[in-house]
Amino acid sequence: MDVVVEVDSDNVSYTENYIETKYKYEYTTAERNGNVIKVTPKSEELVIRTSRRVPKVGVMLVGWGGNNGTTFTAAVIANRLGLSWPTKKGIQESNWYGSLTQASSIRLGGDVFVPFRNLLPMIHPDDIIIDGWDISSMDLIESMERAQVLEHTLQQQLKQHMKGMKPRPSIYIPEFIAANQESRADNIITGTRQEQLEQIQKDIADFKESSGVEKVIILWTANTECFSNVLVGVNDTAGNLKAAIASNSSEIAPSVIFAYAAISMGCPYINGSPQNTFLPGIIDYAEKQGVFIAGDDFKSGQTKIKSVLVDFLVGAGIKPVSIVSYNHLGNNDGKNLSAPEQFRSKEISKSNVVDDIVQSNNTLYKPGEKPDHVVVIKYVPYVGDSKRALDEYTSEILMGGLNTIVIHNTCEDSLLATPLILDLIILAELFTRIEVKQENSPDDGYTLLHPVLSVLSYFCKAPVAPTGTPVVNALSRQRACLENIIKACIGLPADSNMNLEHKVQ
Ligand code: NAI
Ligand code: DG6
Repeated sequence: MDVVVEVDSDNVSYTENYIETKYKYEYTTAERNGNVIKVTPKSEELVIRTSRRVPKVGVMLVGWGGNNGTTFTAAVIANRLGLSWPTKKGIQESNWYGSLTQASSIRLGGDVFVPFRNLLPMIHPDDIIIDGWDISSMDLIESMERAQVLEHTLQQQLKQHMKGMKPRPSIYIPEFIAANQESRADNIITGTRQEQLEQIQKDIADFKESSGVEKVIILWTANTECFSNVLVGVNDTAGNLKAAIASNSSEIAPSVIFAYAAISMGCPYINGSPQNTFLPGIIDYAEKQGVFIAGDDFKSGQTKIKSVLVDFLVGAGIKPVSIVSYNHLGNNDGKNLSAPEQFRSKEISKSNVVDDIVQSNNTLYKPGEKPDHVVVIKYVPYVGDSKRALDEYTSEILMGGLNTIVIHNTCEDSLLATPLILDLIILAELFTRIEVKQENSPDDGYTLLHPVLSVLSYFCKAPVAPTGTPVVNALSRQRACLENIIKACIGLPADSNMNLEHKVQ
């Protein structure tokens, strides 16, 4: 049976509708003036409340028939039914390994740890209803087979539970994904961009009504698009974007239409791919509508390790000077990324991940100095979804010495991405229910979090943050942010790891 966390504090109240906590938020500002840095500890008395009512949630995946889309759907069903299947190593049970909310834990106090999911009321994975779009007309059974990710014996069991699951037609604009995807595109919404937008809005309304879900979250796990140009008068403001869609501007990508549709329907939108869907016009629109967006690009494997390893090296006073990341894979994602413009989107999101870590240490790096950083992706059909990633990190150590670390990682890409999709859905929904106010302001002073949900950076290779706010890539800092905000919602202090109670006589 799942544990229940009860916080015993005068600052925390559990009402019928809310968990409400008075929270002293302590932080520090620092300002540099020549050689002097003025540091000021600050604190704010806040009230944070979390709605206890977990709604019935539906997710619409863009790219539902792809490897991630089918694997996610299969994992939800298999876990819901508690399926197990024979393998050459014995019986394998369904699980959510790789999911922060379902399979990792948080330290409460002393040596007591609880699963992440137990701290606040969150959606249960079993309750998620799934729908979506794909430019390929294959149903979910056929597309799961095409993906070649899951064991055959599991697929056989799943088939009867996937009957009737078929992606809705989607928006295919050939200029934005690789030409090699054309043969897949047989399930298309025709018409102008405005007509396509209206169809997506109708689909969302139809899903909501037919499934009876109260909230819909839309998540892009379709092919990587090329970057869009940021153009004044076209996609720089919400108004210009609306007009550009209405005038069928060729600059508007399918993902931008989906994001626009989601925001217009009040649905949080998550971007699991690297392209810059969150153009200034989309961010402006999300802010105006107060609808949450999060992205970009799932940080699932090689980049996750990078954001741990480089943080460790720089944090240890060691200077990475060359990082070379090579990978090859043979799934449809790899095929799409074999085209230069789509590769470029991925190259950018995979490369920027060390920037803030490098900039944080001006003993090791002069202003503007960066390690050499090369990212290579090759398409090798035979290996399918089983991606091979090879990384070489060369660092300068004491007195001009060199330290070279080489990592070779092999695993199914979609099995790493699927639990991230689950976490993004669960946590994005949770953060729509959290409100904050200053302690002395009236009850109508509560505000939601900023629509750009940078609190979900942990899951993203290229986290999008509200304009003018810091982007954090180091995985440990990203996890601490998520963990400590969730702890704050139940009145618990951030885990300082000081353990002074065991260190002072
Ligand atoms: P996939 O190629 O198997 O699936 C993508 C699906 O999107 C395909 O079924 C395709 O037909 C469909 N599609 C393309 N354009 C579409 C559109 N406009 N509307 C609707 N459907 C469309 O790729 P996979 O492996 O599922 O990856 C999906 C995305 O997630 C890719 O962009 C990939 O780069 C990204 N990603 C994947 C990670 C992983 O570990 N698997 C990690 C980080 C990002
Ligand atoms: C090859 O790099 C294909 C990509 O889609 C990646 O596999 C995916 O983005 C995951 O990347 P990473 O660096 O998080 O393992």
